[in-house]
Amino acid sequence: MTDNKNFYITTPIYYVNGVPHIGTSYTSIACDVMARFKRLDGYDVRFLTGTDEHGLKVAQTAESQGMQPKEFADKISEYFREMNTVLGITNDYFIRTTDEDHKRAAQALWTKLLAKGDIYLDKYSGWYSVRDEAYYQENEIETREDGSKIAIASGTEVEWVEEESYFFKLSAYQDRLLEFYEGNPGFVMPKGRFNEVKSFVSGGLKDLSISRNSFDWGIPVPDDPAHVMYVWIDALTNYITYLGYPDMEGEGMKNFWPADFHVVGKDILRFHAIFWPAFLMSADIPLPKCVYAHGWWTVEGQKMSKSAGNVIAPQDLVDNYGLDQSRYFMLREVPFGNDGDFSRAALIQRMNSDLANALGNLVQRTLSMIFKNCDAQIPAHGDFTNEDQAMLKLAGTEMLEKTRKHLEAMSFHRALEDIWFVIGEANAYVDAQAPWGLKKTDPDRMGTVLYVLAEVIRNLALIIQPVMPDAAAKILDQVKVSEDEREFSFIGQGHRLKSGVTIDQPQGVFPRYVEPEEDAA
Ligand code: ME8
Repeated sequence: MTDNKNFYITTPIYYVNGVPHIGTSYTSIACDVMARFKRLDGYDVRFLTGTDEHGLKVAQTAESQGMQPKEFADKISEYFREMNTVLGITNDYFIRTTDEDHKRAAQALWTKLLAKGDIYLDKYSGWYSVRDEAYYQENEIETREDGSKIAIASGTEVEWVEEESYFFKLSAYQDRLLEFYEGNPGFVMPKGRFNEVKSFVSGGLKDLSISRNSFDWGIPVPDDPAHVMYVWIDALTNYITYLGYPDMEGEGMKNFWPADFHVVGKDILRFHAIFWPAFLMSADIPLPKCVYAHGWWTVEGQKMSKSAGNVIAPQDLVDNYGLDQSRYFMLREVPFGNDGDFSRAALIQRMNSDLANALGNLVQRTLSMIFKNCDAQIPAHGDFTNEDQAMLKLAGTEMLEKTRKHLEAMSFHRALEDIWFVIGEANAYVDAQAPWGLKKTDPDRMGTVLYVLAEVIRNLALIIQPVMPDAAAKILDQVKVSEDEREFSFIGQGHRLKSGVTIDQPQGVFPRYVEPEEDAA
């Protein structure tokens, strides 16, 4: 459990040599759900995302398009801002590594490492992947039939680099890192990924080249502008730039550092779980609480790539399936941390069974019965039976506590499974109580059953807000829950719907997905 009421979460900053797609959307959606959840749970939240704009790859891509690097970065960075709007991302800030305050922060960090005696000048010779902006050791590369070399992990081409470079004494941090890992068993999640990190570090760390002097698209090294900083030392600093670093005593660093979660894809775990902690140790800055590495998405079983033409843009996702539906699918379908496959059939299946049939139907039939049979008013209730009480308890604080526990571990699919269990129980309760048959025989009992259901729906709508903000708002609007009563403190704990409140004519919230004509052909 987080011990104070502040919460800081970050996505990686996205490379401007790429464009938004479902992989980047995924990280942002997951962080957004966490940020929304924590805000509704009474936390003061800082949620950061942004763009990573320096490095050789960006310089090369800009040049190939006849643009200046900054002009190019301005253009692509904007696409990522648009992605946030399209996906309903509620980041508190959008950072760009070309921002002046970021340059100052990165240079301040560098100066700190230098003063510590952890930076020295030497010559780098070794393999470098421009695409990954990463150095690789001999045992991490292989030779293809045509003689070219690639990094085994990412499949990207590597080139031989020989140039003067500043180095960071990473090797000196091996023992301290291992000791830290030992003392902080939740530092990297999921556990399997942590084991990979530990065994990599146990295998020995080499000093890290942290500057380049053969191109200039980067943050100049303090006192040696012939060098620019290696893009990763620049990029990782973004997480503290936003909090006002190097001002360690300011509100930002004091209240929100160390970060609760750095959420990253598994491909960039090494940078976050080894390099970043070592830089922070060197600079005497506390380490983040958790680096969570999520898995990799394929599309219909294929790796996503421009050449395969299967890159799914966030806008297409939302246009074709809806925003809440897409957010729900990505978090429900795959345990966070595992690889996942984006399959249209699986998404449609979830839309129709979990959303339209289970939740949508529960809401629609309950509210329709109230609208038709109770003069469109939340009915009064009599004494609750054991079944009524069990239902209210299940959908009340019990559901909130379970969800909270799952989200502490970013276990979105478990949280949703448990919420959908409650939905299943509520639908079974409707069937067992058959309120439609009570209208003539026992209208008071009908009122009580419908009251219980309306109350369950209110709680369900409150708890799904972080994942499906639009649908949740539509349901809460329909049962007249005011905007200032939508925090989680209104789940259970004596808060109940008021009888006699007039509801709106029910509107379906989750339509069934029907194949568009032309696609069905
Ligand atoms: O790595 N499935 O940026 P990036 C799941 N600039 N996640 C995916 C994915 C896929 N198919 N494709 C990409 C960078 N991602 C650096 C970060 S942070 C200081 C610097 C994820 O734009 C990927 O794993 O290449 C990463 O977490 C994120 O998208 C950004 O990737």
